[in-house]
Amino acid sequence: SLNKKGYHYRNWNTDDPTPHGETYAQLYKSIPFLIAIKNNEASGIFFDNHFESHFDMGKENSNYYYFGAKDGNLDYYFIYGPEVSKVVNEYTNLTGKTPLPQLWTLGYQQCRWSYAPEQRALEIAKTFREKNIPCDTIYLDIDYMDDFRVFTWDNKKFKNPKAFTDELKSMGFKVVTIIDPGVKVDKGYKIYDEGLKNGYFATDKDGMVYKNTVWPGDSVFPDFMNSQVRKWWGNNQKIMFNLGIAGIWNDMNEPASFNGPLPEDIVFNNDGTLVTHKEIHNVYGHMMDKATYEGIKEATNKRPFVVKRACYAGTQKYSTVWTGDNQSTWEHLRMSLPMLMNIGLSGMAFCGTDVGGFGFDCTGELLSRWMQVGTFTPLFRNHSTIGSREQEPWAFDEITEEINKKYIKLRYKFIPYLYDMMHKCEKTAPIIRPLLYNYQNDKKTYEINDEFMFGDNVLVSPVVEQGARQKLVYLPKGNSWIDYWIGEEFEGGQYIIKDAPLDICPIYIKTMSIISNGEDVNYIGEKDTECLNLSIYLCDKKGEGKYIAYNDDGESFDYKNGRFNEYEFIFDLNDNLNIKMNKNIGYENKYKSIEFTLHNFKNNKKVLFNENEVKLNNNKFKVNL
Ligand code: MIG
Repeated sequence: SLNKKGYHYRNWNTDDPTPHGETYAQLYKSIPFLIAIKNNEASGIFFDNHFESHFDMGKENSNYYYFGAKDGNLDYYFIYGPEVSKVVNEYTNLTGKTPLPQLWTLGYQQCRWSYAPEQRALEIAKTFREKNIPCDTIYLDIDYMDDFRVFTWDNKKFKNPKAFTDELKSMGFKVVTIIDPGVKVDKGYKIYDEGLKNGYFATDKDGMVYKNTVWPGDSVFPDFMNSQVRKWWGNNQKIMFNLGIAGIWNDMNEPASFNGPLPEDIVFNNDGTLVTHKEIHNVYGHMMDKATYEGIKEATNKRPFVVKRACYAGTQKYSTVWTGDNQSTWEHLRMSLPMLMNIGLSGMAFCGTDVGGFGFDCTGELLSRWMQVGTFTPLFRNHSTIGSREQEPWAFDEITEEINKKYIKLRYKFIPYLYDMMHKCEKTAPIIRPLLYNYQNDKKTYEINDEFMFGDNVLVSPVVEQGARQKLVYLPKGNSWIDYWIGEEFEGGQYIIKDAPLDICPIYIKTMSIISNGEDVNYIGEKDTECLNLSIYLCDKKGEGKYIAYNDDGESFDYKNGRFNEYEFIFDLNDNLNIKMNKNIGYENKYKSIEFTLHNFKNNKKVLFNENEVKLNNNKFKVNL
């Protein structure tokens, strides 16, 4: 939950496959960062210590909180707000921002353990196109590998990986492959031999290479503390990218092991300083992610897409996190919301959960409700475990398929807005936020676990109860809100009961704001977008607003050198609606026109665009640029 008062947490990255509940004191990620609000003033403490650390928020004694670690330095940062948003911004100034991702990574992603052999993956991809359900990405889980040897392919299941990724590419799909840190002990296997020869694997205290069991059987663990090892691991990414792979999914990097946990005294070489597992456990995954990110960046010169499970403070620099193995239960859908909001407050803007739930069997109703949440999480990936009930959008009945399709399409409609927010958050903020992040003056928002903000302008209040067809929605105080589905305006600072049949997820747009809309496409990049399509949400009274629409090539780092366009809109509603635009053009693919759609526009006021009156047609108008 958002409010941690009375709880005690242990920071030790842990892969525990039993279904997590509120009794879990440790998870896959360890981020020793606490935000407190007292008398409406927020402050934060970041305890930069990656030994096992503990945060006790008044469990021992309600008169105090404490934090501490098993070893290491008492290095901590006290960050004063008084706004929560400022605390988060300062925390990410210290630990790093979430970089702008490639545009396609914001599309819908389909995963399962496992889409293998290749015919199965192709069949899934074709079904998306036949059914006209948008999808950008297909994942390959561990079964594409040759007996779980990392950086290899099982050529019986995938005869020609390059031809396979090419075929998917021609249909508009990207392929992302999983990888684990554990390297199979196997003389003659290139990765093992190279690592062994160069001393790239962690050892026991006597200097013997340490072995444990993971998927490949007896395995050894790359020493990601060593920059040579990171370089080597990074270079190996080329093996995958030369075969047309577009992103990497780093799993099991807590590190997880089947034959008991790694002992505390396993030795790693931090570029000349020997360190133990006890010290580096919580950054093992982080360093693997760094190696992966840097390797992909070098191999492709594009913004790397790395999805990962274990994290420490700052892992957001290497981009995307998912919450690990959840279950297809309503409880886990409910819990995913405060988990995502907490991840957001921890500076990780590009996050998501396994939509539909990983373990156990999903139902059509649960998948429909989970998709409605997934539509508004930056990483939108449906994933399920081996042997569980199939969970693709069409795997249940026609009604479920229709609802899934409706929401996946809705997601694509919101992608330009999401991309604008991701661009903004590269400098400042998370995407998924608790309401208190934007509405700190409204105390009623502090304990809301079942609603969230999707960027600055969208409030999502999903249904997370089986059978529920109505939702109690709290609209924060500070502005009014427009019901996305019926267009009606509601004052902030009130609870309302929203009818929410299975195909309705309650969504509210902040008045005096803009949403940038995407086209109806099967995948990102299918059509050239020449017209910027903006919805302006107005209010009954007077008001003003501002929005920046952003675009660039959607994949390279050139935007860092000015190759991007920004269209800034400043508008106010008074006797007239007055919209002004400023452009900052640095990217050759400019928009040729802008279409505005006015929502909640009343009283036949005049509309001025850059001082000139425009004619409305059905509350729309278009300007050529
Ligand atoms: O021991 O690769 O969290 O997403 O499907 C399980 C198989 C290993 C755990 C990941 C999950 C993935 C699974 N992996």
